[in-house]
Amino acid sequence: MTPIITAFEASPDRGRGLARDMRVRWALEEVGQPYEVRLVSFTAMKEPAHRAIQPFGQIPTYEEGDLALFETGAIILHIAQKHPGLLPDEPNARARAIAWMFAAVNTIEPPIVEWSAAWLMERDKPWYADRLPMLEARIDARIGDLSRRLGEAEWLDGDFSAADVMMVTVLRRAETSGRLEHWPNLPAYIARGEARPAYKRAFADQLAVFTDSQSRG
Ligand code: GTB
Repeated sequence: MTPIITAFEASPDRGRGLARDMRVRWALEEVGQPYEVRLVSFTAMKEPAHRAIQPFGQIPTYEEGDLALFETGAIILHIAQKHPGLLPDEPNARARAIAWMFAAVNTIEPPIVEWSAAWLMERDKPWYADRLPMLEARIDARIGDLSRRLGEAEWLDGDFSAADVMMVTVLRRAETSGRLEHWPNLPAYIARGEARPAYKRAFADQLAVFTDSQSRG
C-alpha cells in the first residue's frame, strides 16, 4: 500500500525544505518506501475534510490504508517501526533513539519555532529588539547543550536513525538565526544529514513542488 502524505501546494519557505513534510519525505526515502503527495492549499487545510485527519488544520499528514496519522514525530516513528533502517534492533538503543526523537520536537524545536515566529510576525514591532536577546538565549541554552552532547560524534546515538532525521530537520530551521555558528559541530552535523542520498531526493522532490507552483503562476 503506497502511503499518501500532504504538503503545502506552495510552501511559504519557497522550496527551502523547512516545512515539516520534508522530514517525512526524508524518512520515507531512507527506508525506500515510495509515497504519493497530496498538495493542499491554506484554505483546504482548514476545511473539515483535512481536519478529519489533522485536527489542527496543518500539514503534513500520512495516510496508509485505514490508518491516518498526524504529528511528524508519530508519523516518523510509525515509518521507523514498520521498516528496517531507521531504529536500532537492540531494545535499549531503540528506546534511546526514540528519546532523541522526542528531544528534537519537545526540547530543541520549541525555542527555534518561537524565535522563527517572532521574526516572521513581530520583527516590525517596537518590542522586537528588546525581546530578541531573550529568544536567542533560549535557543543558545538548548543547542549549546546539544552541541556538547554531540561532541565529535557523527550521529546522536550510534548509527544514523530516525532521531537524526528529526534533529537535523529541526536544526535547519535555526540556520538563519545565526546561532548555530557558535557551535561548529552542529552545522557539520546538519551537513552530514544533507549529504545523504535520501535527504537529497526528498529535498529535490519538495523543491520541485514549489518550482511547479511558481511556473503555474
Ligand atoms: N507539530 C506538528 C507536526 O510536527 O506535524 C506541526 C505541524 C506544522 O506546524 N505544520 C505547519 C502548518 O501546517 C507547516 S510546517 N502550518 C499551517 C498552519 O498552522 O495553519 C511549519 C513551517 C511553515 C513554514 C516554514 N517556512 O516558511 O519557513 C517553516 C516551517
